[in-house]
Amino acid sequence: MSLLEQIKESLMKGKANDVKALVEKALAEKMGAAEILNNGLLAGMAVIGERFKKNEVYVPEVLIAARAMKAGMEVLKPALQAAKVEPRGVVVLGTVKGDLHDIGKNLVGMMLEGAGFKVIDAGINVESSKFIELARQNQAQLIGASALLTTTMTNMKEIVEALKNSDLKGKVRVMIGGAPVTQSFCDEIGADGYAPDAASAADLAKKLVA
Ligand code: B1M
Repeated sequence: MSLLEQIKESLMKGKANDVKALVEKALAEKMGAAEILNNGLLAGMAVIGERFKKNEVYVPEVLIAARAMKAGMEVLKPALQAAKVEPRGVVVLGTVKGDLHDIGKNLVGMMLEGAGFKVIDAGINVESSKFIELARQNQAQLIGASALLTTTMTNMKEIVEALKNSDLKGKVRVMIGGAPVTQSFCDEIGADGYAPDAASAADLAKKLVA
């Protein structure tokens, strides 16, 4: 098995220490940082994402794969910066005002990072104005809003409206998700996209920034 395949397989199994050691080995062998990222780490995370969508793996497996991804990224980061590998895009991600649920939001963040995005985590109970402010500060292309309560999902409309009335209108897109959120709600409030799960959120983000 090639070194890149070993990185991919170890990431999928969630073996953080192995991933770290294999990335170190690849760098020592003068393999390119972008190649290690795309064909090792991201390739493994993409498979985990697909399996998660099909219910072939569950939240714990995704979390341990994401932890392995993080371990590999820590080793790779200086080489990526030196090689000037740009992120696919910047996403400001948060749970809407009044809502404290963050397990799903964090999973979405991991999948987005796994797909090559830079994620600005706005946290929980985030005011609409804060999403906009962070998007401006970080020159983000996307705002991702999560809600788990029927009483807080309505705050997503506030984000869409606040964006429309700001100088970022047309420059930043909004994607939404969370257990009570649906495509028809997304259409109703005029958000740019809805994803039912974390892996689909990464796919959607790729489409929205393309
Ligand atoms: Co809360 N809670 N909770 N809770 N809680 C629910 C959501 C609830 C359905 C439970 C129930 O009654 N059956 C219910 C909501 C009812 C409703 O509105 N219809 C509920 C309630 C009522 C409450 C409180 C009001 C309870 C109370 O105090 N009386 C309170 C509210 C606090 C607040 O937010 N203001 C509350 C509190 C809590 C805890 C703090 C105890 C805890 C949260 C801990 C935390 O997040 N750190 C909690 C939990 C854990 C849950 C349940 C059990 C699990 C949620 C979860 O993490 N799921 C939940 C019941 C349930 O959903 N079965 C429940 C796992 C997670 C991976 O899934 O978040 O759906 P999920 O994310 C998925 C997708 O939705 C999607 O991708 C993720 C991965 O595939 N996704 C996105 C999520 N965000 C996305 C964003 C995207 C795209 C996709 O784009 C940006």
